[in-house]
Amino acid sequence: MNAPAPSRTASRAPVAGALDDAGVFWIRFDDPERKVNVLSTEVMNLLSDLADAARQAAPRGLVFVSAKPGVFLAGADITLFEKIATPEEGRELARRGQEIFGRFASLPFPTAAAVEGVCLGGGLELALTCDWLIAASTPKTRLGLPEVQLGIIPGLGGTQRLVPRIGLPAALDLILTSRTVDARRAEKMGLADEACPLELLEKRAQAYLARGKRVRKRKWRDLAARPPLSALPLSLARKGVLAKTRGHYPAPLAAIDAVGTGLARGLAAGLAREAELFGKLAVSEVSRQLVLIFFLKERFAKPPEGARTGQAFPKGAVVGAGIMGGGIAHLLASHGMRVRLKDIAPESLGKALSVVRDLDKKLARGSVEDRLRARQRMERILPTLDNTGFDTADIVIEAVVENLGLKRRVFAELEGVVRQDAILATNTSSLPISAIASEMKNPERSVGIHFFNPVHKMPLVEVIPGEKTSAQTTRDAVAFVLAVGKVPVVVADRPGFLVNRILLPYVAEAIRCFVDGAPIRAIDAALLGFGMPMGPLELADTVGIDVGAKVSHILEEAFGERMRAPGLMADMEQRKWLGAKTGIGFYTYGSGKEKKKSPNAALDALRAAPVGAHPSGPGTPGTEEIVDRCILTMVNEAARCLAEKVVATSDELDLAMVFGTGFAPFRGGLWRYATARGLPACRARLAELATRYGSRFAPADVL
Ligand code: T1G
Repeated sequence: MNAPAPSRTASRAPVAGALDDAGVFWIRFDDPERKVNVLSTEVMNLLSDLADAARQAAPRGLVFVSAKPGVFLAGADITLFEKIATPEEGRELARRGQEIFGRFASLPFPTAAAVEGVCLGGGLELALTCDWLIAASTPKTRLGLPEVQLGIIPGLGGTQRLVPRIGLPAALDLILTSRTVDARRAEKMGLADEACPLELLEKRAQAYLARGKRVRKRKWRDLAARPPLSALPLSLARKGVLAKTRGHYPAPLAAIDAVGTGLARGLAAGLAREAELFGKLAVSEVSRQLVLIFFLKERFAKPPEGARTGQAFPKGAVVGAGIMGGGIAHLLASHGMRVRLKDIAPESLGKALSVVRDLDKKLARGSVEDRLRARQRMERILPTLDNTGFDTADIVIEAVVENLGLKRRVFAELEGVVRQDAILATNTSSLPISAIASEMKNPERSVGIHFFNPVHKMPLVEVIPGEKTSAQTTRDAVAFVLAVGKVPVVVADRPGFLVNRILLPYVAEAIRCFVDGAPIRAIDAALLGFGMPMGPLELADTVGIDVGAKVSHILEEAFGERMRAPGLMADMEQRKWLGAKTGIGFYTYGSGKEKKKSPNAALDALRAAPVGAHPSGPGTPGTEEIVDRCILTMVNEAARCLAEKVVATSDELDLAMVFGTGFAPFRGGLWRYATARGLPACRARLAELATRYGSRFAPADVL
């Protein structure tokens, strides 16, 4: 995969420029040694020379293009960031890049970017120095500024040149969400001047040169970007960011600062501020962790050697048209697969198809293309009450209710119907794969593929080989998960697999904090403050108290007392206080669109300790205690999972926790958090908690 490029091509420069007969100066990116074009040190040096060469050539115009299909420019070389030692070094790096880009921006002749493929970060910033931006409407074309996702801000003028192009609100939206847009949307929002078919890209770019330099037309929306009016959208954005990030992520606030500086004091001051803030952020701990997560994800985003490749999974089948089955069928169809969706009850099929349709409505933004894509997707899902079409499927995913006998029967029946080389996958969250496959003639082709609910939102998928699963099936299952755009982590066939085994005792501990007198809101706020995406009690409500209790029970049978569900859960089940689905759990949920929730005050009567009126009184855990009880419970279980080889490496454990539970990404994952805190320190604190609360906190041997 990483074979060295042949020396003939290796000597080719990653970017080169030349004047053609028609008087157009073409600057073409094509790095022979990398999969994607990036702004490496070498490329920046070459661009610096090319800016001068272009000016000297005095052409009719200049066009940036890429010869690499699917990639225009993926931005700055992220591997360089860890070499930045001080904020000043970071600032100077950005200043130098800004200066080079500035020379392109000030060329006296018209310039255009002809964009096909990813055009991200510094790539888009370069395109923004051009008078014209033409984008090819291929599936790979995505434009955006994903820097804040890496804990930094655009450092090559992105916070300055985007606003005049698309207006302040749209610019803030792109920068603060890291959202990327396709060619059509880029055209609609004014980021691209035109979206065109790939075959016409270079011609259209050339045609735009004939229009001369860009003359900015004043638009009504520009008013919003002018001080003092700009103060309002900027302060709203700041408020929105603070509410969302709870102060854990400095980059979005810095981006707003840089944008605001430019609006108030002009381009030069804005660029200076941008570079200064970029430098500070580039050396921050948050950015280091987020960059680590990026590379971790990339590292495991490769199909294993020997796995089926290419379009290896054109056809799939899903058995069981529940919420999971419907969600999985939707996912497969979204990735171009034809899907048979089977259920024995026609009503279920009807329901599942309407789930798919609702998802389409939720995800689509209403454009003609979105609607067309949704229709194509629907056409790819074929409902069936029998096994019609199963004989051609490349993979069959069983998603019937969690009942061992039923799942066994489904597997045994499927075996007689499907192709010899089809993968038979089960989407179970709690049953052993080996047991489900126990009655198969060829269990080597069985495998667990555990999607999380809701399927369209949760990036992680656990791939679970059973006792008899062949290595080839596991590799193919990983390749399949990647092909449908998810993050696969291979875990052992042990109760709860990896993520639920770690998450369940965490939620249970949060419930115990409530039983011990802490208020519902205080518990959720404590863990939100730590950096979890959702409070554990709200999570319990979302998952369902009954579901949580059931999984706890399975885990308790396997691992003993430390997994026992707090008695409160049984009381709640009895009262049908099951969470969001029954409108009441730890919170009560308002009806209507707003779904406002407030703590369920009636729960106070059920807990052992007095109503949580003494937040600092004896026995009532405060914030630090709540966080330690919940988070160290996870650390302890994670340590056992590593020791038992439930997951091969701590990197994969971190990947699973970040993408399966949203565990604070700025902390780099659960295990990175534990090692940063120090394993001996974790152990000592657990021992202390054990003397106070009991043996469930007894530190795992490996700690
Ligand atoms: N720098 C270094 N390496 C990069 C890279 C980058 N910007 N982008 C990709 N790679 C590597 C990647 O690790 C992988 O390596 C290979 O290239 C791509 O493999 C100053 C500060 C572009 C959508 O955040 O989102 O500009 O693992 O073909 O799945 O303002 O990679 O193979 O050895 O499997 O098709 C902003 C990050 C930078 C873009 C391609 N840019 N990249 O996905 O990839 S900050 C980004 C991506 C910046 C300036 C600022 C994706 C991709 P390896 P692949 P893919």
